[in-house]
Amino acid sequence: MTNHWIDLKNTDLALIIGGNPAENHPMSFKWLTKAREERGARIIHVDPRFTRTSAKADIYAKLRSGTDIAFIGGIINYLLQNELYNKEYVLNYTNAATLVNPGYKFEDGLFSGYNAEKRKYKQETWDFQKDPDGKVLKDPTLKNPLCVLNIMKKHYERYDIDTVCRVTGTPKEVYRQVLEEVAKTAAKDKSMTIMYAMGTTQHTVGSQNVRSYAILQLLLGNIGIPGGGINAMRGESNVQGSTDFGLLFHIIPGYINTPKTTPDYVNLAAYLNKEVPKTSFWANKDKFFISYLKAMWGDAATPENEFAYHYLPKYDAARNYSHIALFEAMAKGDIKGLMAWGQNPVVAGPNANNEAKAMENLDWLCVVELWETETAAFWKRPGADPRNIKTEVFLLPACASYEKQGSISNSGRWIQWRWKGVDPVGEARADLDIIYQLGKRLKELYKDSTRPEDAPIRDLTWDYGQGEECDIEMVAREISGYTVADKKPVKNFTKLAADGSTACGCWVMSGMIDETGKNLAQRRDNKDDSPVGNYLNWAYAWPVNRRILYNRASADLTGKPWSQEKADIWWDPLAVDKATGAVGKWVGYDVPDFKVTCGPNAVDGVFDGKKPFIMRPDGLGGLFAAMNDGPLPEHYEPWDTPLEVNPFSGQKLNPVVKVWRPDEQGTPDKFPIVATTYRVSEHWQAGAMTRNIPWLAELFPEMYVEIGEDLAREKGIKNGDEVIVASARGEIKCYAMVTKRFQAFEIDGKTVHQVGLPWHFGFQGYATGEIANKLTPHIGDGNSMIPEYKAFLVNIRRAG
Ligand SMILES: Nc1nc2c(c(=O)[nH]1)N[C@H]1C(S)=C(S)[C@@H](COP(=O)(O)OP(=O)(O)OC[C@H]3O[C@@H](n4cnc5c(=O)[nH]c(N)nc54)[C@H](O)[C@@H]3O)O[C@H]1N2
Ligand SMILES: Nc1nc2c(c(=O)[nH]1)N[C@H]1C(S)=C(S)[C@@H](COP(=O)(O)OP(=O)(O)OC[C@H]3O[C@@H](n4cnc5c(=O)[nH]c(N)nc54)[C@H](O)[C@@H]3O)O[C@H]1N2
Ligand SMILES: [Mo]
Repeated sequence: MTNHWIDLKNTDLALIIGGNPAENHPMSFKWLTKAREERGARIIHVDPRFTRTSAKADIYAKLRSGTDIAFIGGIINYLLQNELYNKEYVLNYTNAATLVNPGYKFEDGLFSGYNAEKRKYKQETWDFQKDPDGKVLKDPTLKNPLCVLNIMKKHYERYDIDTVCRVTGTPKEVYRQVLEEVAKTAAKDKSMTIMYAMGTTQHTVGSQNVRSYAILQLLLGNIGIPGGGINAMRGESNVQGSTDFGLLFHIIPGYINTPKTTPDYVNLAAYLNKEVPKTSFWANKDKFFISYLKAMWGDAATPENEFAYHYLPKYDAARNYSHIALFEAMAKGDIKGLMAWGQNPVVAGPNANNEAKAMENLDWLCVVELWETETAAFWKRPGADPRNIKTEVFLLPACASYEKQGSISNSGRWIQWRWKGVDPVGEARADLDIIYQLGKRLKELYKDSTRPEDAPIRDLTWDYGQGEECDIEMVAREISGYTVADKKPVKNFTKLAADGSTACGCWVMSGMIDETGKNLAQRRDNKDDSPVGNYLNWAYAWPVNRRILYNRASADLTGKPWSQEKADIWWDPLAVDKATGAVGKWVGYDVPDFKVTCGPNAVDGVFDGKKPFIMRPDGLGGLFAAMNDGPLPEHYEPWDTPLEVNPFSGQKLNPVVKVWRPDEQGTPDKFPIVATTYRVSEHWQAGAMTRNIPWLAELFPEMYVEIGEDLAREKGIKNGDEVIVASARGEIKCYAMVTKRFQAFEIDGKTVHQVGLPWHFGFQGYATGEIANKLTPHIGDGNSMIPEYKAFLVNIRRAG
């Protein structure tokens, strides 16, 4: 989230798209309800299915799964054509006026630089024009056809109401209401929040879906202000924390790129040259990176050995190490061992039949869990013959959250400490202790090794107390950072250095332990006198306790709030900065996302007082910004699509997605029905956490497919009938639940039905049912590789 949960109370309009927060993020509704009661806020819900969120919305706009870019592209077009965007904000705070390379082109669904064989773009023509000093060129009059705003105008011209609704299936009169409501929030005293989750991301165009929201919010001037922003409602309770800590393969902690095997990463100097920009706050990345290396390898990281840069694993950029790629590698027999640590891919992974089958190639599998999940039991799953599966399976019992302490980070980036409630049962241990012991044993094995490849383990700092259990406070101090000489905590990441004198495990979290050693994540002071509700003394938010990102943009060019209604920080020319004695300071209800003493008319180092987006090279919000699949979001159809042609262009599928299994594509002749998967309140994820709890199992005991009344009638299916749902990947048997929540779409002149399946069921636990993911494809987004769980094709027939 750029903003945070409580901040939802400050909104005038919530555009909820690709999420069902009333059921999956219920606390958000507490604050939306407040916004509604106290300021008359409105709610729009955009979803293929009428959910409990829709029931609470002022406008429910249905759309066919996989068409969000068309939906948002139409809003962008409406704002641009009718000049309804926030002009002052757009002209000054975004790259609208910047001139694009004359070589840039967009033709029939393809941007310039496409290589069809590699399914990849060369992005050089998506660059900006620059003067000889390297500064980008602009046309503040917005007349030049190559300026970003005009390129966007042209690009989205095709997204007229008729074409959009022909693709999305949204009724036109409803869509017009959406356009009007959204446009109202371009006013200086209004804000709209966009709340999204997996209905947005789990698509071959998932990342560009999010980009389209960012563009919309920048056009409306809704980024950086209370009640605004782009708010990813995150999933697992600590999924925010795990990405902050570098869970993904392409980043190390703090969103810093992992080195690659290519020549431009050959040594530390090359890495820094490639990764550290000269402008923007990222100019400090060398300090974060080297402090991270010091935290990892301590005294063994020296200037002479490039701070142990070569101990970091480097990844082959031609390959991919995300979920789908790993299971494809298992299927080929390239991966021999798997640690499934608090995850259950046999139920949660796409194309689940194939993923379970791929696991049969493993020599060993280690599952660290609360339960014996479907993954732990994959060798005895229905249809498998244990005699032919040679995988050795270990199941290590783990503590549940109540049985251990530690921090978890919520979607609003608040790092909150939780204390142990009860002692663990049986042999269960905290995950931290399990990995601590594993690390200790590995270090013991390698302690006398002189092989260079063992040095990263031999030299790893792993001193977290003397006991069996890992001293978690010591881990927290290492994460937050300290000066190497005296081990004293650093104030925050602004005190980190690139010369090896500081160590810091994760720069974004730096400052969580303050200079006196106090753990700020443990703060529980719920007093807040400000109108916005930032609660600065409750827990710790990254970065440096800031609650609204890019809050410099909540003030105008002169440093005054755009409106008192939406004030977060502002420039006070008379305030004195205690630390430096300087007169003039950013003050307000939040921690300024700016150098506090750099005024609106000043330039100070990488800061320019009129440019709020300090993490961007030009300090401006990126309306036009390169991603793998283009600098502007464009509508492409899902891998399985009911359409013969894409009404927007000759490109049906996102041109950069990797096709793993070309013969497993669903086509409308065999599979005419669009399907999606979703969650229910009563179950959690792959279901181990809820199908093993008797009362929850009883509340929601069976697997079903939700079908609209029209389709049920057409197929002769009644509520409660047993049916077979089939896709190009597999078939499952379950019950039919006939509801009014799915209604047919009129798409490009034909009727298209959509159905939905919960994905919580499996063959273990009290409540069992078939795995929805047997139906989903092994294909992912062009940037993130997140699987396309939300839009695929099926057919349905009565069982027997
Ligand atoms: N009770 C409960 N709460 C949970 C979870 C749980 O399992 N149970 N899981 C947690 C986790 S890990 C996560 S990631 C979040 C997920 O939170 P959500 O994203 O809210 O979860 P889903 O129910 O999977 O999907 C949300 C909605 O997306 C809609 N949708 C499908 N396709 C599209 C599309 O193409 N466009 C749009 N606009 N909408 C579409 C679906 O109809 C569905 O209503 O929930 C978290 N909260
Ligand atoms: N079709 C379809 N598939 C989906 C999705 C979808 O929307 N549709 N959503 C996707 C999403 S967003 C997600 S996040 C994934 C989730 O996929 P998974 O992460 O595989 O699913 P979970 O059931 O959340 O698995 C977490 C496991 O951790 C265990 N656990 C709980 N607490 C602890 C602990 O403290 N320590 C350890 N070691 N284990 C613990 C639980 O018992 C549980 O089995 O599924 C994805 N799969
Ligand atoms: Mo998730």
